[in-house]
Amino acid sequence: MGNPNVGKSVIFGVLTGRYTTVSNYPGTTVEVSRGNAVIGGERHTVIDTPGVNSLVPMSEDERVTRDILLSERADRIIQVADTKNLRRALLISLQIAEMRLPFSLALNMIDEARSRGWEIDVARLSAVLGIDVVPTIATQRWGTDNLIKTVPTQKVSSFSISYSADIEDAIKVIEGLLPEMFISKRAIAMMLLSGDETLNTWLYKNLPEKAVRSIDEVCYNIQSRNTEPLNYILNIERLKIVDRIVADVVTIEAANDRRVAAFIGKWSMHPIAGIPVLACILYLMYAFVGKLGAGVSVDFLEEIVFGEYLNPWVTRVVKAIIPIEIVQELIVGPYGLVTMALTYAIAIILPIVGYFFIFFGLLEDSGYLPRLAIMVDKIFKLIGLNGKAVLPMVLGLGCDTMATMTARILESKKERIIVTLLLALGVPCSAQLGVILGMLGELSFMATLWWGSVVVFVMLIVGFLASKVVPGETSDFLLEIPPIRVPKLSNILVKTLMRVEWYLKEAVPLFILGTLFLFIMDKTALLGVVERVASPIIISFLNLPAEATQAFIVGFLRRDYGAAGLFVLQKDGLLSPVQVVVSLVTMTLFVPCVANFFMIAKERGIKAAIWMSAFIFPFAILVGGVLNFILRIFEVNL
Ligand SMILES: Nc1nc2c(ncn2[C@@H]2O[C@H](COP(=O)(O)OP(=O)(O)OP(=O)(O)O)[C@@H](O)[C@H]2O)c(=O)[nH]1
Ligand SMILES: [Mg+2]
Repeated sequence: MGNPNVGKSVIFGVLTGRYTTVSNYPGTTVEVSRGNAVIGGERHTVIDTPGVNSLVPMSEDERVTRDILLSERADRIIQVADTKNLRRALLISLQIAEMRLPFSLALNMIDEARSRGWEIDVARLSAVLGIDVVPTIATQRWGTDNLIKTVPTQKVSSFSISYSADIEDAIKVIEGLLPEMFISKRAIAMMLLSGDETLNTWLYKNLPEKAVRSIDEVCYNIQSRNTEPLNYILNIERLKIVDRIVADVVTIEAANDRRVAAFIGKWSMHPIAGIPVLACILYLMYAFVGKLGAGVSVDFLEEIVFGEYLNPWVTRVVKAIIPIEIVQELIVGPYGLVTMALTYAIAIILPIVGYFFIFFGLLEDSGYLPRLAIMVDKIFKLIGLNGKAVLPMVLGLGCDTMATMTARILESKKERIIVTLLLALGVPCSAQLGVILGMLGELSFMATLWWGSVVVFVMLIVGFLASKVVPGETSDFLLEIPPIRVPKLSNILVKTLMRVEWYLKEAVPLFILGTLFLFIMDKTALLGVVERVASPIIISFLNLPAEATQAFIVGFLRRDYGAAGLFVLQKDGLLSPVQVVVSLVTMTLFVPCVANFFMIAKERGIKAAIWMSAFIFPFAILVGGVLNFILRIFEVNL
């Protein structure tokens, strides 16, 4: 365990040989990962936890970590520290010491601390804390063997802080009311004094009601005698001690060999100077994913590999060995599993997501994303969020389902709801975005601008209204800014492969399901009925060809599948530029995909998932229709 973005997942990988996502921004890990490792001849289960800044949790992901300490007997803890942020790390070390749990401390990223001229007296730090302290560079596996060696002989830190007399008295009273636990009663008492409400359910489960009430009383009494929140007072005490330790063990010599990276880093955060940086990145993404991925690679795979070789060949084989016509059509017909489902999934979407994942991995590992968060903080404030919400929103460009889970790093419920809604509404996932960029690439730049501005505008309006309607408050904006780093190619490679594998597992079955659905509808003539029923909307209101209905039907399963349907229509010359933009805006805003729906239900509750979808579906069509009206009335040339 340790602070966010300090290298915990890298060390987890070294210990277990299992890869969990590693990126250069805080909040990469929001769920625990487990793996096995043999340490000192003994088999251990290793748990990678979300980063915490305190063991009195502020956000859901922090709570996950605290709850592990509370409910699972952790025999050993490796605390991973970012050495150049030793102060923040020690704040947690002191809390682990208070819990009386055995641990050792990895002074990770020592390379970066040294390049900033930091010298750490490791032996002294180890003596002060009374535990093993090991310098490491996890990404190079430097020092990790030494770290692992400390695990079998870990000690409980002898370090202890005494607080003011009235706080100590309150701690004693509460300790007397608590049952035996894996972690010290003193630590729990201090969490309770800090006003940690997330402990309430635990309290009621483990204590008689009378005891809970007495504890409440003690907390209330001591808080009423202090003007500042007790959590703050306790932390100030801890920080005083931490500062003393840091002054004692760290010497800083002037050194700076990272001036260029630091300069770019600063620049990209500025609310105005950051705009050209962002524009550059967006352009690069457009060129890489839209042109190279959705253009060149898809053309090659779809037209040549599948179009000229694979599909004709499979068709011949199927026709030769299967005499039944309906089965032939099921495989290679217009709604065939090979000619439609696999062609869409492998020839259109796969190259796009592949390119996107590579680009996105580079972006994640460079350390740009937290800077983007700072840059747009002010705009996000307008919609009831702060810059921290940029992380899940940008991750939504990879996959809305995963991003919905990352909303856990946000501190208030209100923020989590707004982000979840906006993700479901308007953030296109990688596959969809790639198809969209590919389609817009065929039109003028104005078309891209229209599409982008309408989607962003709609999200701002909905976000703004939601921030007024959804009760609750927004939280303060605190985010660590990691240094700009040159991404490690091996990490990008592993991460991309992992994501592609995940895509294939998740998307292909749904593509097959959707195609099967269309096939059956087509054979039972239901498709024609649906097209007729939907025609007032599709044909009259949105002014699209009847064939677009199919794209929207499969769009219910996955929006990228829907977009791929539009892509094919455009290629067949069935969509005018205005129709492309209208259909793309509608599809971007269209219902969340099935997987995302279930994730919303899991994270925010089934009611929220239904409400959100019920709002989004008609709303998307409304926006599409209005846009169609505007573009036509003003005869906009795209
Ligand atoms: N220079 C340097 N970079 C490192 C070191 N260890 C990890 N990193 C980088 O630091 C970043 C964060 O690593 P992760 O393992 O994802 O960090 P984490 O602690 O799991 O982060 P969260 O899950 O977000 O809390 C990645 O970009 C790593 O490549 C190190 O020793 N030196
Ligand atoms: Mg992690």
